[in-house]
Formats: sequence, C-alpha cells, structure tokens
Amino acid sequence: MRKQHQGRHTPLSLAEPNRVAAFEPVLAAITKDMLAREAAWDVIINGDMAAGGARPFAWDHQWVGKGKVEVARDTTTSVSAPASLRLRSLDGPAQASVEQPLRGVAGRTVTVTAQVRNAGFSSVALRITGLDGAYKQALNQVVIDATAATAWTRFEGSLAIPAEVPNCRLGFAVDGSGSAWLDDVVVTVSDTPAAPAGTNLLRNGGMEDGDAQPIGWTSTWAGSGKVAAARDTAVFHGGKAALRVDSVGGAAKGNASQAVEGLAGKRVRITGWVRGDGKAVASVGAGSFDAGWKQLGWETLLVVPAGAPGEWTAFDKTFTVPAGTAKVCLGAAIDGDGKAWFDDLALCEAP
Ligand SMILES: [Ca+2]
Repeated sequence: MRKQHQGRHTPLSLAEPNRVAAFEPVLAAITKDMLAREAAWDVIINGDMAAGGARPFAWDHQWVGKGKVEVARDTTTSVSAPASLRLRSLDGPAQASVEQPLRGVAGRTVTVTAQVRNAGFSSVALRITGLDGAYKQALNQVVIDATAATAWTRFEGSLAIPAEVPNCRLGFAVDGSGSAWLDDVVVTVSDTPAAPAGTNLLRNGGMEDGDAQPIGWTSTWAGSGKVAAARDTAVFHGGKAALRVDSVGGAAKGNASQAVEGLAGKRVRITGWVRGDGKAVASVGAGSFDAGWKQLGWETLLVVPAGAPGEWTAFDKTFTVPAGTAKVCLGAAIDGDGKAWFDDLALCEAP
C-alpha cells in the first residue's frame, strides 16, 4: 500500500489536508460536469455517434427479425463529424434494428429529430417500442419513416407515450437489402397536452398497429367457453386490419376490451363498425367501473344478431359516464360459435 503512495499519481489522503482543500474545487467541478452530462443524457446517449470505436457507444441493443446485419460506426459519412451509425445487410435481405432505452418517457410526449440516409433498404424507420409493467409489448410505433431519404435528410416526429408503458426503446429499424445511416439523434420530452375535443381516446382503434394481435386490444375475458383476439389483415373496414374475436373450441361468450381512464362525469361519443359471421352474435358494449371494479353503468352500443348477413354495420352512441368512474371498458364481444370483426372504433369527449 505504501508503495502505491510513492508512485507518480500519488492519491490524496487525510495526511495532506492542504492538498484536500486544493482538490475540493476540482471535485466540485467534476461532480457538476457529471450532473450536467446526466441531465443531457436524460433520454438517450450518444445521439451524434461521436463516442465509440467500431460501433457507436450505447446503441448496443440489437434486434434481428431475419437475415444478418452489420452495425458500424461509419467515419466516412456523417452529418456531424466524426461519425454516423450505419446498418448494412449482409448475405441478402434482413430485418433488424439497433436500439437504446428511452429514460423517463412514460406518460409524456417524445419528440425525435434525426438525420437519416438510405441506400437500398425497402424500409428505414425510427420506431418506439414499449413494454408494459408485465413486460408485454404495448407499443410499437413508427415516429419517423425515412425510407425515401436517398441523401442525408433531417426528420422530426412525435409520439405520446401511454403512462402504463414504462419500458420504452428507440430503435433504428431497416428491412430489405442495403445500407442506412443515422446521425444527430435528439430526443426531447414534454408533458402530453390534454387531448383536444374530437380526439380519439382509444389506442389503436383502427387496429392497424400490432402483429398477430392489435396493440391495445390484447386483453380478453370469457364468461363461458374461450375467446381469442386476433389482428385480421384479410377482413377489415378501414386501413389494412381489423380486430377479430373468435370463439375457441366451441361456443363461447366473451370479449376483447380496452379501458380508458379519466372520463368520470363526462359525455362521451363512441363510434365504430362491427361485422358478424352469420353464426355468432357480435356486439359492442361500454362498461363503467370504479377503482374497485364495481360496475357503475353499462351501455349497449350495437348488437349484430346471429344469422345477420356478414356485412359491416356502424354504431354511434353518446352517453354520460357515471360520476366515480375510474375506467370505461369498451368491449368487442362474441356470443356463440364463430367470429366477429371490429374496426375504426373511436371514443371521443362529446360537447
Ligand atoms: Ca383498420
């Protein structure tokens, strides 16, 4: 131990109080600098790709859906020197992303600006994915689509992150064959403004987001039998997908639902489209529950009877949510042995 103290980098010790006094301002300056960096790195780290060696520092979480990609820190092209992040497909088409966590964004609005360049990929995007408290995917949204950027282009996009999605990542995602570059990523967060009148308060009411299941509509309940929720890309009303609720293994009575909070005492208007299969009853209902899941109200919005032709039917209903309501649960229900489809659902505050 004594020998170490005799080296060139002699550490400070209490035996040298005069030097401790001299060191204090240095320590304060280092602490201040660390706190400033901590504040600046609040949301993401190394957005300008300045830090790193062969790969940019902090962009180290990689997801590969198919094929093979190379992640590199490219010092031959960048918007801000000395480097950018480059993804390159190897040995044919690939689907992949590099990601890093977004800190402290749940319940807030995230704004992302970035410079992107694409050479060959059929899709290049910055997307935010999020897991809820049970580590189930609850968010998967493109904030910037940069596919058309054949030269360096600056993009900006925003997304309101639901409060119940605490685990979010920002990903640079590519699909196809090519090279794509990312530089000068800046992420800021702000409080999500109150939704203006007429805003759809449902998440993914168009059922477009998701994979096997539409995001926001994965919660199912069955009073009898078994039901399953699926995202149907063959039968839909608007866009490219609808929610389909199936009875599984025989007749069932149940639903897929989504809960909306903060509506106590308010007038709401719920609209949407429903389609039956001619065998099972398809219906939509809205239940109002207090914080202890006691039902305070129920509104039947539409019932499509069994035997009705398989065509899309619209509903549109306005009602006042009971005082004391914690959650309004909009349920897309089936009763019988068959399927029902639901699409373009909207829940807005009514004047
Ligand atoms: Ca749709």
